[in-house]
Amino acid sequence: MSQPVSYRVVGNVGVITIDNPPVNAFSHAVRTGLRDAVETATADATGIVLIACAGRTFVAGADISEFGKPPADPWLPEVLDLVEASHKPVVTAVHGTALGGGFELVLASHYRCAVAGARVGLPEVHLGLLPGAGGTQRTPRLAGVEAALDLMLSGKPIRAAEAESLGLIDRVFEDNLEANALAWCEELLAAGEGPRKVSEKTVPTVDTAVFEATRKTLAKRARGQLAPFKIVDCVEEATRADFASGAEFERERFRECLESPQSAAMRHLFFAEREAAKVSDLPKETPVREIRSVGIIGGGTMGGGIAMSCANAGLPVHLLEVDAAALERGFSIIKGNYSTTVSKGRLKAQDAEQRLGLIEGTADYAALADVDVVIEAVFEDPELKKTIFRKLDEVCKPGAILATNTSYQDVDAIAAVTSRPEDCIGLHFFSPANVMRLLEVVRGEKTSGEVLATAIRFAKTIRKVPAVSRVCYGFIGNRMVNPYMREAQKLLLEGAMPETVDAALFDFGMAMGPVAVSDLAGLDIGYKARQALPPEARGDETAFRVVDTLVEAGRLGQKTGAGFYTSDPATRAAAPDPNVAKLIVETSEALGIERRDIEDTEIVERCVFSLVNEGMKILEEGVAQRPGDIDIVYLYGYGFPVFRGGPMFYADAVGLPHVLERVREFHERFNSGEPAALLESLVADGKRLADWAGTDA
Ligand code: T1G
Ligand code: NAD
Repeated sequence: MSQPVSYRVVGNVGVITIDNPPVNAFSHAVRTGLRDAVETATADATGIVLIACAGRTFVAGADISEFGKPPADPWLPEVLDLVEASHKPVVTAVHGTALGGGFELVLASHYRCAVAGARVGLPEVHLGLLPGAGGTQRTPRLAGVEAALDLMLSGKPIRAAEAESLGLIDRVFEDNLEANALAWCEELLAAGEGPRKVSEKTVPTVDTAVFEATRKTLAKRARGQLAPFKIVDCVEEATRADFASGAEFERERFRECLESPQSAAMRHLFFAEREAAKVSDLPKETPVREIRSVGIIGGGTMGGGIAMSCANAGLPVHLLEVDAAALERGFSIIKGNYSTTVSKGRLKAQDAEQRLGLIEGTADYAALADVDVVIEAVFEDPELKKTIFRKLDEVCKPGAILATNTSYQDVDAIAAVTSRPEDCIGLHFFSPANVMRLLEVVRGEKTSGEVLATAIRFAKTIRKVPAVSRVCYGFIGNRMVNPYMREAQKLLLEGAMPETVDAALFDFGMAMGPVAVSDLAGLDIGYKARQALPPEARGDETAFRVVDTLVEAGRLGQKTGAGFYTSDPATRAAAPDPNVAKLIVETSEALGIERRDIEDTEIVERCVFSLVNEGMKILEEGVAQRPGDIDIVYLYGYGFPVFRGGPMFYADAVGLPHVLERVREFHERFNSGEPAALLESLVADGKRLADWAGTDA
């Protein structure tokens, strides 16, 4: 087996090459290989050492799959200290992305170069970790405290040119990285340049108030997370301690993060997101069709956002509406969204102009004759959607993909009205579609492998995170949210108030509580969806008695300024409404429900465990392939707290026996739903969900 680290001499330069596909992660073998190569290079006759990587990228960090396993020496900090301690100058040459431990290697070297377009970053915070190999101590020494905090707290990589302007990279070459890096090495040697240790630099002075100010911002932005605050502690320590003590402080904080359940949850999500794009019965070599143009039917809330997502990815869009007035309305939403983004400085005006220019309005189906994919986003009326699919079947070219953005409807029934159900699929975006990253890819009974593979590739092209669902009512996300919302409504009737239910789930980490979410989405959405169901499928309707009363009174939520809460039209701030509190108490009395004090723990468990229980049924039925897919749906579509890993991972973390015991209790006491068979069998077998091998096992 070839070694992941090789060494050769070029002229007077000792060249160390790391080659560990796919992303040169700092596995145990790479750490060992690098240590040995540095020892060789510093002992031979060469004058300078160059470290570079083969393949598509520089080291993209520690090997995340090794975390949680017994640690193996050498530890990365030791290897990087060896690099920095070299008596010969060490140069690193970056291409692709130097991330995490990979960028810490760059910081530990004495001279740093990169090819234009390369990016460097410290994304550890997205894994519930912090840069644990000197990054929190060396970055502020080179770039100052604010830039260092921004790099580590955003976790966003920056381009080589920006890194150069921050002093993190010394040279950026247009191309021919290796040749230019070797020439630069010879130049440094000729100039008699020696080692330059970042650890010997001091952190530029800064107003220490920045640390408290940052912690205050994080209290909102990273609510419930550990790692961001420990990053601030480490950078603050760098301003008052020498490198060795600061590095020791960092190692302690790193260990605390690594051993925390939060990091285990966020590492789970890292791999779950990549797994979610894979379909177990779809061969890797399945052909994928080119998507060069998009048609969208319906320019309302969703159609407009979907058009922006496509234009943002450089795809031309034909947006079809019933008439010019409706088109005007659609474009005013789109223009409004772009100008808001420009006003917040997140997009240049000319880029917004260019993207808007990619969206063409029409009321004529002929404009869709040549597009590669059409996404229907008209009213949630199955008959209207079928009418449109019949029309698309007539006008669209062979090979065009016909997709529906329906939230609940039967994708197979819609596809069946066409002569090409194999080219039909569900593409379920989330509102606002130009912001929300989740895309539920709903494969119909007849959807071909090629169309499914193309849809997943399309999701990545428009920078969405795909999760594949089979057809069922509400697919993965909305099907699970029904029992979650039902429990929230039942808790109101039993004694809680909207603000207490929402506060409990908010403190649990949800981006927003269930009652506030229903006000945001519009109380009529759920009302219409329930009304559209056959009576036998509606379940216990009393649970929704209060919300139905509000809808029938025209209180539809934020869009009417009042729902469960009254909302300030300017700030959208929601305030409890004593009239609603009165309605809730009267409805309890009318239903003969005796109100009681309800603990936050019960509120959280009834809502979250009902999600989990429905998730178990979805896995049993094969609607979702794996528990991680459900976690990705809830992370990117429903604001489930990232540091809890998603509802299914969370269930394993709290222990399935406890979940089962509570689900059983809630069903006996509140008719909250029978425990799922999968939950029962896993507990009976003493297994965790993570050990479950799926329906086709
Ligand atoms: N460890 C293990 N596997 C990794 C990996 C890593 N660091 N990065 C990627 N992979 C796998 C990934 O699972 C996938 O596998 C394949 O590589 C391609 O990845 C001490 C503690 C580099 C920008 O957080 O952001 O350093 O699915 O599909 O879209 O301070 O991968 O094919 O089987 O994502 O082109 C910090 C993580 C680690 C960067 C490429 N580093 N990686 O994106 O490909 S912690 C990170 C990425 C650390 C130190 C600390 C991206 C990428 P498979 P991909 P991509
Ligand atoms: P919307 O009412 O905001 O927009 C629907 C648009 O479709 C309107 O502009 C209307 O003029 C247009 N339309 C109606 N009939 C048409 C026809 N025959 N030809 C062309 N255009 C026509 O609705 P929305 O919220 O954007 O929802 C659209 C679809 O997306 C629905 O199926 C809904 O379930 C689904 N969806 C909605 C959300 C959400 O949060 N709003 C989220 C995901 C999916």
